[in-house]
Amino acid sequence: MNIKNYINGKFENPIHGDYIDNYDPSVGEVYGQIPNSTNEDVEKAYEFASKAFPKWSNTTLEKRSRILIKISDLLEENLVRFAKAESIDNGKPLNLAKQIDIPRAASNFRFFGNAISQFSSESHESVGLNAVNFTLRQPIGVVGCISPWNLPLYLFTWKIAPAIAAGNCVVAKPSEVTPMTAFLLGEICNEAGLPKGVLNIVHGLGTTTGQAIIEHPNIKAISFTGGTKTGAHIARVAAPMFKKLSLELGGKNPNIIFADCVYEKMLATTVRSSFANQGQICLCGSRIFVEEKIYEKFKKDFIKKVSELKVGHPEKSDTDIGALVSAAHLEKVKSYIDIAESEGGKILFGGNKVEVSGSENGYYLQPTIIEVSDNQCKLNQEEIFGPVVTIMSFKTDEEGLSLANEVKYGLSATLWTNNLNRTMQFSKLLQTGIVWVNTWMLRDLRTPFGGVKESGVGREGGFEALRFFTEPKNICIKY
Ligand code: TXE
Repeated sequence: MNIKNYINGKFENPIHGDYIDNYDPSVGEVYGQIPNSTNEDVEKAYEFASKAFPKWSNTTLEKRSRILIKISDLLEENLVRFAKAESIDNGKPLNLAKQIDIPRAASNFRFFGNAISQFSSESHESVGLNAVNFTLRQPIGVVGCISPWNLPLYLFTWKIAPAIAAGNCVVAKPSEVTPMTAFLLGEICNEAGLPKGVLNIVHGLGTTTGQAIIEHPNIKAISFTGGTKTGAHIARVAAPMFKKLSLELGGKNPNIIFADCVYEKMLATTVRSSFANQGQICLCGSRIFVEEKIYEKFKKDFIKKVSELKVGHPEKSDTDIGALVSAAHLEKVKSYIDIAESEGGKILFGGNKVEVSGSENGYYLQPTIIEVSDNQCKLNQEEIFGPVVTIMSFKTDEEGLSLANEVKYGLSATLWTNNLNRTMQFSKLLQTGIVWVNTWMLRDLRTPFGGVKESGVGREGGFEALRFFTEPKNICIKY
Protein backbone atom coordinates (compact mmCIF):
# COMPACT_ATOMS: atom_id res chain seq x y z
CA MET A 1 0.00 0.00 0.00
CA ASN A 2 1.31 3.42 -0.95
CA ILE A 3 0.95 6.18 1.57
CA LYS A 4 0.83 9.93 1.10
CA ASN A 5 1.59 13.08 2.97
CA TYR A 6 -1.28 14.71 4.87
CA ILE A 7 -1.13 18.43 4.24
CA ASN A 8 -3.94 20.92 4.84
CA GLY A 9 -6.38 18.06 5.34
CA LYS A 10 -5.58 16.47 1.96
CA PHE A 11 -3.55 13.41 1.01
CA GLU A 12 -0.80 14.43 -1.35
CA ASN A 13 2.10 12.93 -3.27
CA PRO A 14 5.52 14.38 -2.48
CA ILE A 15 6.37 17.31 -4.76
CA HIS A 16 9.28 15.52 -6.43
CA GLY A 17 7.43 12.20 -6.72
CA ASP A 18 10.15 10.25 -4.86
CA TYR A 19 9.27 7.24 -2.75
CA ILE A 20 11.04 4.82 -0.44
CA ASP A 21 10.22 1.20 0.33
CA ASN A 22 8.27 0.16 3.39
CA TYR A 23 8.97 -3.33 4.77
CA ASP A 24 6.84 -5.87 6.56
CA PRO A 25 9.35 -7.17 9.15
CA SER A 26 7.39 -10.36 9.81
CA VAL A 27 8.29 -11.63 6.32
CA GLY A 28 11.16 -9.32 5.40
CA GLU A 29 9.45 -8.05 2.25
CA VAL A 30 8.54 -4.67 0.79
CA TYR A 31 4.81 -4.14 1.07
CA GLY A 32 4.39 -0.49 0.20
CA GLN A 33 5.96 2.84 -0.58
CA ILE A 34 6.18 6.04 1.41
CA PRO A 35 6.93 9.59 0.26
CA ASN A 36 10.56 10.63 0.41
CA SER A 37 9.64 14.23 1.15
CA THR A 38 12.04 17.11 0.65
CA ASN A 39 12.28 20.53 2.26
CA GLU A 40 9.74 21.76 -0.32
CA ASP A 41 7.13 19.40 1.11
CA VAL A 42 8.03 20.52 4.62
CA GLU A 43 7.76 24.15 3.51
CA LYS A 44 4.32 23.50 2.06
CA ALA A 45 3.22 21.82 5.30
CA TYR A 46 4.60 24.75 7.26
CA GLU A 47 2.76 27.32 5.09
CA PHE A 48 -0.60 25.65 5.66
CA ALA A 49 0.10 25.16 9.35
CA SER A 50 0.94 28.82 9.78
CA LYS A 51 -2.22 29.85 7.88
CA ALA A 52 -4.33 27.68 10.18
CA PHE A 53 -2.70 28.99 13.36
CA PRO A 54 -4.57 32.30 13.98
CA LYS A 55 -7.97 30.63 13.89
CA TRP A 56 -6.97 27.44 15.75
CA SER A 57 -5.22 29.32 18.52
CA ASN A 58 -8.43 31.34 18.99
CA THR A 59 -10.72 28.33 18.96
CA THR A 60 -12.44 27.85 22.30
CA LEU A 61 -11.05 25.24 24.63
CA GLU A 62 -14.37 23.49 24.58
CA LYS A 63 -14.28 23.09 20.82
CA ARG A 64 -10.64 21.94 20.78
CA SER A 65 -11.44 19.50 23.52
CA ARG A 66 -14.46 18.11 21.68
CA ILE A 67 -12.40 17.49 18.53
CA LEU A 68 -9.60 15.74 20.42
CA ILE A 69 -12.06 13.51 22.22
CA LYS A 70 -13.79 12.72 18.93
CA ILE A 71 -10.41 11.64 17.46
CA SER A 72 -9.98 9.41 20.49
CA ASP A 73 -13.46 7.86 19.99
CA LEU A 74 -12.77 7.21 16.32
CA LEU A 75 -9.45 5.55 17.11
CA GLU A 76 -11.25 3.25 19.51
CA GLU A 77 -13.90 2.47 16.89
CA ASN A 78 -11.14 1.61 14.43
CA LEU A 79 -9.03 -0.29 16.96
CA VAL A 80 -8.69 -3.54 15.02
CA ARG A 81 -7.85 -1.84 11.74
CA PHE A 82 -5.19 0.34 13.37
CA ALA A 83 -3.77 -2.52 15.43
CA LYS A 84 -3.40 -4.68 12.32
CA ALA A 85 -1.67 -1.87 10.46
CA GLU A 86 0.69 -1.26 13.40
CA SER A 87 1.53 -4.92 13.76
CA ILE A 88 2.30 -5.35 10.04
CA ASP A 89 4.39 -2.19 9.89
CA ASN A 90 6.38 -2.81 13.07
CA GLY A 91 6.44 -6.59 13.57
CA LYS A 92 4.94 -6.36 17.06
CA PRO A 93 2.38 -8.96 18.16
CA LEU A 94 -1.11 -7.98 17.02
CA ASN A 95 -2.39 -8.60 20.55
CA LEU A 96 0.07 -6.07 21.94
CA ALA A 97 -1.00 -3.46 19.38
CA LYS A 98 -4.64 -4.12 20.32
CA GLN A 99 -4.03 -3.97 24.05
CA ILE A 100 -1.39 -1.26 24.33
CA ASP A 101 -0.45 0.78 21.26
CA ILE A 102 -3.80 1.82 19.84
CA PRO A 103 -5.70 2.19 23.15
CA ARG A 104 -2.88 4.39 24.40
CA ALA A 105 -2.97 6.53 21.24
CA ALA A 106 -6.69 7.01 21.88
CA SER A 107 -5.98 7.85 25.55
CA ASN A 108 -3.42 10.46 24.50
CA PHE A 109 -6.09 12.43 22.62
CA ARG A 110 -8.73 11.94 25.32
CA PHE A 111 -6.32 12.86 28.09
CA PHE A 112 -5.11 16.12 26.51
CA GLY A 113 -8.65 16.93 25.32
CA ASN A 114 -9.61 16.92 29.00
CA ALA A 115 -6.35 18.34 30.39
CA ILE A 116 -6.59 21.53 28.35
CA SER A 117 -9.83 22.43 30.13
CA GLN A 118 -8.00 22.22 33.48
CA PHE A 119 -4.79 23.99 32.47
CA SER A 120 -4.35 27.34 34.18
CA SER A 121 -1.68 29.94 34.77
CA GLU A 122 -0.58 31.92 37.80
CA SER A 123 -1.13 35.42 39.08
CA HIS A 124 1.13 37.28 41.53
CA GLU A 125 -0.17 40.23 43.43
CA SER A 126 2.68 42.68 44.15
CA VAL A 127 1.45 43.65 47.59
CA GLY A 128 2.25 47.22 48.61
CA LEU A 129 3.08 48.25 45.03
CA ASN A 130 -0.50 48.42 43.79
CA ALA A 131 0.23 46.05 40.98
CA VAL A 132 -0.87 42.63 39.88
CA ASN A 133 0.95 40.27 37.57
CA PHE A 134 -0.67 37.48 35.65
CA THR A 135 0.80 34.96 33.27
CA LEU A 136 -0.64 34.20 29.87
CA ARG A 137 0.19 30.78 28.47
CA GLN A 138 0.11 31.27 24.71
CA PRO A 139 0.59 28.62 22.03
CA ILE A 140 3.96 28.85 20.30
CA GLY A 141 2.77 28.77 16.67
CA VAL A 142 3.93 26.01 14.35
CA VAL A 143 5.75 23.21 16.13
CA GLY A 144 7.58 20.09 14.92
CA CYS A 145 6.94 16.58 16.28
CA ILE A 146 9.29 13.75 15.30
CA SER A 147 8.74 10.22 16.57
CA PRO A 148 10.42 6.79 16.42
CA TRP A 149 9.40 3.31 15.27
CA ASN A 150 9.11 1.29 18.48
CA LEU A 151 5.67 2.51 19.61
CA PRO A 152 4.68 4.29 16.42
CA LEU A 153 1.19 5.75 16.91
CA TYR A 154 1.50 5.75 20.70
CA LEU A 155 4.52 8.10 20.68
CA PHE A 156 3.43 10.12 17.64
CA THR A 157 0.15 11.07 19.33
CA TRP A 158 1.84 11.61 22.72
CA LYS A 159 3.36 14.72 21.10
CA ILE A 160 0.66 15.79 18.66
CA ALA A 161 -2.23 15.68 21.14
CA PRO A 162 -0.77 18.19 23.66
CA ALA A 163 0.58 20.37 20.84
CA ILE A 164 -2.82 20.87 19.21
CA ALA A 165 -4.71 20.91 22.52
CA ALA A 166 -2.58 23.91 23.53
CA GLY A 167 -3.53 25.73 20.30
CA ASN A 168 -0.46 25.09 18.12
CA CYS A 169 -0.39 23.85 14.55
CA VAL A 170 1.89 20.96 13.81
CA VAL A 171 4.28 19.67 11.17
CA ALA A 172 4.90 16.06 12.17
CA LYS A 173 7.05 13.22 10.91
CA PRO A 174 6.66 9.61 12.02
CA SER A 175 9.55 7.22 11.63
CA GLU A 176 10.13 6.21 8.01
CA VAL A 177 10.34 2.63 9.28
CA THR A 178 6.75 2.64 10.64
CA PRO A 179 4.69 5.35 8.90
CA MET A 180 1.40 3.49 8.39
CA THR A 181 -0.73 4.37 11.41
CA ALA A 182 0.31 8.02 11.22
CA PHE A 183 -0.97 7.97 7.64
CA LEU A 184 -4.29 6.44 8.74
CA LEU A 185 -4.61 9.04 11.50
CA GLY A 186 -5.12 11.76 8.86
CA GLU A 187 -8.47 10.27 7.80
CA ILE A 188 -9.64 10.18 11.38
CA CYS A 189 -8.65 13.78 12.00
CA ASN A 190 -10.72 14.85 9.00
CA GLU A 191 -13.68 12.81 10.17
CA ALA A 192 -13.41 14.31 13.67
CA GLY A 193 -13.56 17.81 12.18
CA LEU A 194 -10.00 18.91 12.95
CA PRO A 195 -9.67 22.08 10.85
CA LYS A 196 -7.44 21.82 7.80
CA GLY A 197 -3.80 22.68 8.37
CA VAL A 198 -3.83 22.18 12.16
CA LEU A 199 -2.01 18.87 11.75
CA ASN A 200 0.26 18.17 8.78
CA ILE A 201 2.08 14.87 8.43
CA VAL A 202 5.11 14.68 6.19
CA HIS A 203 6.78 11.32 5.54
CA GLY A 204 10.40 10.63 4.73
CA LEU A 205 13.89 10.01 5.99
CA GLY A 206 15.29 11.60 9.12
CA THR A 207 18.29 13.06 7.38
CA THR A 208 16.20 14.86 4.74
CA THR A 209 12.56 15.33 5.82
CA GLY A 210 13.35 15.36 9.54
CA GLN A 211 16.32 17.63 8.97
CA ALA A 212 14.10 20.09 7.04
CA ILE A 213 11.75 20.28 10.04
CA ILE A 214 14.46 20.89 12.63
CA GLU A 215 16.20 23.47 10.40
CA HIS A 216 13.03 25.37 9.52
CA PRO A 217 13.50 28.92 10.84
CA ASN A 218 9.83 29.37 11.77
CA ILE A 219 9.17 26.03 13.42
CA LYS A 220 9.87 27.28 16.91
CA ALA A 221 9.71 24.13 19.00
CA ILE A 222 10.73 20.53 18.39
CA SER A 223 9.46 17.59 20.36
CA PHE A 224 11.55 14.54 19.55
CA THR A 225 11.74 10.92 20.68
CA GLY A 226 14.46 8.69 19.29
CA GLY A 227 18.11 7.80 19.58
CA THR A 228 20.56 9.76 21.75
CA LYS A 229 22.85 10.49 18.79
CA THR A 230 19.98 11.97 16.78
CA GLY A 231 18.91 13.96 19.84
CA ALA A 232 22.39 15.47 20.17
CA HIS A 233 22.34 16.37 16.47
CA ILE A 234 18.92 18.03 16.79
CA ALA A 235 20.14 20.01 19.82
CA ARG A 236 23.15 21.25 17.83
CA VAL A 237 20.95 22.43 14.97
CA ALA A 238 18.20 23.91 17.13
CA ALA A 239 20.23 25.67 19.83
CA PRO A 240 21.60 28.56 17.69
CA MET A 241 18.05 29.15 16.44
CA PHE A 242 16.81 29.30 20.07
CA LYS A 243 14.16 26.69 19.53
CA LYS A 244 12.36 25.11 22.44
CA LEU A 245 13.36 21.46 22.67
CA SER A 246 11.96 18.38 24.31
CA LEU A 247 14.18 15.34 23.79
CA GLU A 248 13.24 11.83 24.91
CA LEU A 249 16.24 9.66 24.12
CA GLY A 250 17.68 6.27 24.87
CA GLY A 251 17.73 4.26 28.07
CA LYS A 252 19.72 1.50 29.71
CA ASN A 253 17.45 0.96 32.63
CA PRO A 254 18.37 -0.98 35.75
CA ASN A 255 16.00 -3.51 37.28
CA ILE A 256 17.18 -3.94 40.89
CA ILE A 257 15.83 -6.98 42.66
CA PHE A 258 16.09 -7.54 46.42
CA ALA A 259 15.44 -10.81 48.23
CA ASP A 260 12.60 -9.24 50.24
CA CYS A 261 10.37 -8.63 47.20
CA VAL A 262 7.15 -10.47 46.34
CA TYR A 263 8.99 -13.03 44.25
CA GLU A 264 6.36 -14.37 41.85
CA LYS A 265 5.06 -10.91 40.98
CA MET A 266 8.64 -9.71 40.41
CA LEU A 267 9.45 -12.69 38.20
CA ALA A 268 6.41 -12.31 35.94
CA THR A 269 6.91 -8.55 35.65
CA THR A 270 10.62 -8.93 34.95
CA VAL A 271 9.85 -11.18 31.99
CA ARG A 272 7.63 -8.40 30.63
CA SER A 273 9.98 -5.54 31.43
CA SER A 274 12.75 -7.42 29.64
CA PHE A 275 11.01 -8.59 26.49
CA ALA A 276 7.76 -6.68 25.88
CA ASN A 277 7.65 -5.35 22.32
CA GLN A 278 10.79 -7.43 21.56
CA GLY A 279 12.64 -5.34 24.15
CA GLN A 280 12.21 -2.29 21.92
CA ILE A 281 10.82 0.08 24.55
CA CYS A 282 12.98 2.85 25.96
CA LEU A 283 11.66 1.83 29.42
CA CYS A 284 12.63 -1.84 29.25
CA GLY A 285 14.76 -2.99 32.16
CA SER A 286 17.74 -4.21 30.19
CA ARG A 287 20.21 -4.51 33.10
CA ILE A 288 18.97 -6.86 35.80
CA PHE A 289 20.77 -6.69 39.15
CA VAL A 290 19.82 -9.36 41.67
CA GLU A 291 20.71 -9.57 45.35
CA GLU A 292 23.20 -12.40 45.81
CA LYS A 293 20.98 -14.29 48.29
CA ILE A 294 18.42 -15.10 45.59
CA TYR A 295 20.64 -14.87 42.51
CA GLU A 296 20.90 -18.59 41.69
CA LYS A 297 17.20 -19.17 42.28
CA PHE A 298 16.29 -16.15 40.15
CA LYS A 299 18.59 -17.29 37.38
CA LYS A 300 16.98 -20.71 37.20
CA ASP A 301 13.39 -19.46 37.40
CA PHE A 302 13.96 -16.60 34.96
CA ILE A 303 15.53 -18.87 32.34
CA LYS A 304 12.61 -21.27 32.70
CA LYS A 305 9.99 -18.53 32.24
CA VAL A 306 11.82 -16.96 29.31
CA SER A 307 12.19 -20.34 27.61
CA GLU A 308 8.38 -20.57 27.61
CA LEU A 309 8.01 -17.36 25.55
CA LYS A 310 6.90 -18.06 22.03
CA VAL A 311 8.64 -16.30 19.16
CA GLY A 312 6.26 -16.24 16.21
CA HIS A 313 4.39 -14.42 13.51
CA PRO A 314 2.88 -11.23 14.96
CA GLU A 315 -0.62 -12.14 13.82
CA LYS A 316 -0.77 -15.39 15.78
CA SER A 317 -2.61 -15.12 19.06
CA ASP A 318 -0.07 -17.22 20.99
CA THR A 319 2.93 -15.12 19.92
CA ASP A 320 4.77 -13.42 22.79
CA ILE A 321 7.68 -12.10 20.76
CA GLY A 322 7.18 -10.90 17.19
CA ALA A 323 9.69 -9.65 14.66
CA LEU A 324 12.26 -6.92 15.24
CA VAL A 325 11.53 -3.77 13.33
CA SER A 326 14.07 -4.02 10.49
CA ALA A 327 16.89 -6.09 9.07
CA ALA A 328 19.38 -3.38 10.06
CA HIS A 329 18.10 -3.31 13.64
CA LEU A 330 18.20 -7.11 13.88
CA GLU A 331 21.86 -7.02 12.81
CA LYS A 332 22.62 -4.28 15.35
CA VAL A 333 21.05 -6.27 18.20
CA LYS A 334 22.73 -9.49 17.09
CA SER A 335 26.12 -7.75 16.97
CA TYR A 336 25.91 -7.23 20.75
CA ILE A 337 25.16 -10.90 21.34
CA ASP A 338 28.16 -11.74 19.16
CA ILE A 339 30.58 -9.78 21.36
CA ALA A 340 29.15 -11.10 24.63
CA GLU A 341 31.66 -13.85 25.16
CA SER A 342 34.66 -11.73 24.23
CA GLU A 343 33.51 -9.34 26.97
CA GLY A 344 33.40 -12.10 29.57
CA GLY A 345 29.63 -12.60 29.28
CA LYS A 346 27.90 -15.97 29.30
CA ILE A 347 24.79 -16.57 27.20
CA LEU A 348 22.39 -18.32 29.54
CA PHE A 349 19.51 -18.48 27.11
CA GLY A 350 18.78 -17.60 23.47
CA GLY A 351 21.23 -15.69 21.32
CA ASN A 352 20.09 -16.97 17.94
CA LYS A 353 17.94 -15.84 15.07
CA VAL A 354 14.71 -17.77 14.70
CA GLU A 355 13.23 -19.11 11.48
CA VAL A 356 9.48 -18.85 11.80
CA SER A 357 7.78 -21.39 9.58
CA GLY A 358 6.18 -19.72 6.57
CA SER A 359 8.00 -16.45 7.34
CA GLU A 360 11.61 -17.58 6.99
CA ASN A 361 12.88 -14.14 5.94
CA GLY A 362 11.32 -12.28 8.89
CA TYR A 363 13.51 -10.57 11.49
CA TYR A 364 13.11 -12.88 14.47
CA LEU A 365 15.44 -13.30 17.41
CA GLN A 366 15.25 -15.46 20.53
CA PRO A 367 14.80 -13.69 23.84
CA THR A 368 18.33 -13.64 25.18
CA ILE A 369 19.74 -13.63 28.71
CA ILE A 370 23.42 -12.90 29.23
CA GLU A 371 25.21 -13.18 32.55
CA VAL A 372 27.88 -10.52 32.96
CA SER A 373 30.37 -9.74 35.67
CA ASP A 374 31.61 -6.30 34.64
CA ASN A 375 29.16 -3.41 34.64
CA GLN A 376 31.51 -1.47 32.35
CA CYS A 377 31.19 -3.91 29.45
CA LYS A 378 29.47 -2.65 26.29
CA LEU A 379 26.54 -4.96 26.89
CA ASN A 380 25.83 -3.09 30.12
CA GLN A 381 26.70 0.39 28.92
CA GLU A 382 25.22 0.71 25.42
CA GLU A 383 21.57 0.71 24.46
CA ILE A 384 20.86 -2.55 22.61
CA PHE A 385 17.12 -1.93 22.26
CA GLY A 386 16.15 -5.52 21.51
CA PRO A 387 15.20 -8.76 23.28
CA VAL A 388 18.49 -8.95 25.18
CA VAL A 389 19.00 -8.52 28.92
CA THR A 390 22.02 -8.92 31.13
CA ILE A 391 21.98 -10.25 34.66
CA MET A 392 24.48 -9.70 37.44
CA SER A 393 24.46 -10.17 41.22
CA PHE A 394 25.20 -7.68 44.00
CA LYS A 395 25.69 -7.94 47.74
CA THR A 396 24.80 -4.65 49.42
CA ASP A 397 22.42 -1.74 48.87
CA GLU A 398 25.40 0.52 48.13
CA GLU A 399 26.68 -1.83 45.48
CA GLY A 400 23.24 -2.23 43.87
CA LEU A 401 22.80 1.53 43.75
CA SER A 402 26.18 2.25 42.24
CA LEU A 403 25.77 -0.46 39.59
CA ALA A 404 22.42 1.07 38.67
CA ASN A 405 23.84 4.60 38.41
CA GLU A 406 27.12 3.80 36.64
CA VAL A 407 25.81 4.40 33.13
CA LYS A 408 25.45 7.45 30.92
CA TYR A 409 21.67 7.02 30.56
CA GLY A 410 19.04 7.96 33.13
CA LEU A 411 15.52 7.29 31.92
CA SER A 412 13.90 4.86 34.34
CA ALA A 413 14.68 2.32 37.03
CA THR A 414 12.70 -0.51 38.59
CA LEU A 415 13.16 -1.51 42.20
CA TRP A 416 11.82 -4.70 43.80
CA THR A 417 11.74 -4.56 47.60
CA ASN A 418 9.32 -4.34 50.50
CA ASN A 419 11.67 -2.34 52.68
CA LEU A 420 10.36 1.19 53.07
CA ASN A 421 13.65 2.71 54.09
CA ARG A 422 15.42 1.19 51.10
CA THR A 423 12.58 2.30 48.81
CA MET A 424 13.03 5.91 49.90
CA GLN A 425 16.84 5.80 49.72
CA PHE A 426 16.84 4.36 46.21
CA SER A 427 14.03 6.63 45.03
CA LYS A 428 16.07 9.65 46.05
CA LEU A 429 19.46 8.45 44.84
CA LEU A 430 18.71 6.71 41.54
CA GLN A 431 19.81 9.00 38.71
CA THR A 432 16.74 8.59 36.54
CA GLY A 433 13.61 10.53 35.64
CA ILE A 434 11.29 7.70 36.64
CA VAL A 435 11.46 5.07 39.39
CA TRP A 436 9.03 2.17 39.52
CA VAL A 437 8.80 0.32 42.82
CA ASN A 438 7.31 -3.18 42.70
CA THR A 439 5.85 -2.56 39.25
CA TRP A 440 6.90 -1.63 35.74
CA MET A 441 5.49 0.71 33.10
CA LEU A 442 2.45 1.57 35.15
CA ARG A 443 1.58 4.85 33.49
CA ASP A 444 -0.54 7.74 34.72
CA LEU A 445 -0.60 10.33 31.96
CA ARG A 446 -0.58 13.21 34.46
CA THR A 447 2.94 12.41 35.65
CA PRO A 448 6.15 13.97 34.30
CA PHE A 449 7.77 11.61 31.83
CA GLY A 450 11.40 11.82 30.71
CA GLY A 451 14.99 11.25 31.65
CA VAL A 452 18.20 12.75 32.93
CA LYS A 453 21.82 12.41 31.73
CA GLU A 454 21.95 11.21 28.10
CA SER A 455 18.32 10.11 28.21
CA GLY A 456 17.20 13.59 27.30
CA VAL A 457 15.99 16.98 28.41
CA GLY A 458 12.53 18.15 29.34
CA ARG A 459 9.46 16.24 30.42
CA GLU A 460 6.38 15.13 28.59
CA GLY A 461 3.01 14.22 30.07
CA GLY A 462 0.30 16.11 31.90
CA PHE A 463 0.71 19.85 32.37
CA GLU A 464 4.46 19.51 31.65
CA ALA A 465 3.59 18.88 28.00
CA LEU A 466 1.12 21.77 27.91
CA ARG A 467 3.79 24.02 29.45
CA PHE A 468 6.28 22.91 26.81
CA PHE A 469 3.87 23.71 24.00
CA THR A 470 3.07 27.21 25.34
CA GLU A 471 5.11 30.33 26.03
CA PRO A 472 4.50 32.05 29.36
CA LYS A 473 4.05 35.81 29.12
CA ASN A 474 3.89 37.93 32.23
CA ILE A 475 1.54 40.94 32.25
CA CYS A 476 2.07 43.51 35.00
CA ILE A 477 -0.80 45.94 35.68
CA LYS A 478 -0.34 48.90 38.00
CA TYR A 479 -3.49 50.28 39.57
O1 TXE B 1 16.46 6.29 15.64
P1 TXE B 1 16.50 7.76 15.11
P2 TXE B 1 16.91 4.96 14.91
C1 TXE B 1 17.43 4.19 19.95
C2 TXE B 1 17.73 2.72 19.84
C3 TXE B 1 17.98 2.55 18.40
C4 TXE B 1 18.71 3.84 18.08
C5 TXE B 1 18.66 4.25 16.66
O2 TXE B 1 18.89 2.41 20.56
O3 TXE B 1 18.77 1.43 18.09
O4 TXE B 1 18.04 4.80 18.86
O5 TXE B 1 17.34 4.12 16.16
C6 TXE B 1 14.20 10.91 12.85
N1 TXE B 1 16.69 15.29 11.88
N2 TXE B 1 16.01 4.49 19.96
O6 TXE B 1 18.09 5.14 14.03
O7 TXE B 1 17.32 7.85 13.88
C7 TXE B 1 13.88 9.56 12.24
O8 TXE B 1 13.47 9.69 10.90
C8 TXE B 1 15.43 15.09 12.27
C9 TXE B 1 15.45 4.83 21.22
O9 TXE B 1 15.71 4.40 14.27
O10 TXE B 1 16.83 8.62 16.26
C10 TXE B 1 12.78 9.07 13.16
O11 TXE B 1 11.55 9.69 12.82
N3 TXE B 1 14.91 13.88 12.49
C11 TXE B 1 14.11 5.42 21.08
C12 TXE B 1 13.26 9.60 14.52
O12 TXE B 1 14.18 10.64 14.23
C13 TXE B 1 15.72 12.82 12.34
C14 TXE B 1 13.23 4.93 20.02
C15 TXE B 1 13.96 8.56 15.39
O13 TXE B 1 14.99 7.96 14.64
C16 TXE B 1 17.06 12.96 11.96
C17 TXE B 1 13.94 4.64 18.80
C18 TXE B 1 17.54 14.27 11.72
N4 TXE B 1 18.79 14.53 11.33
C19 TXE B 1 15.28 4.41 18.83
N5 TXE B 1 17.62 11.74 11.90
C20 TXE B 1 13.36 5.76 22.33
N6 TXE B 1 13.86 6.68 23.12
O14 TXE B 1 12.28 5.26 22.57
C21 TXE B 1 16.67 10.85 12.23
N7 TXE B 1 15.50 11.49 12.48
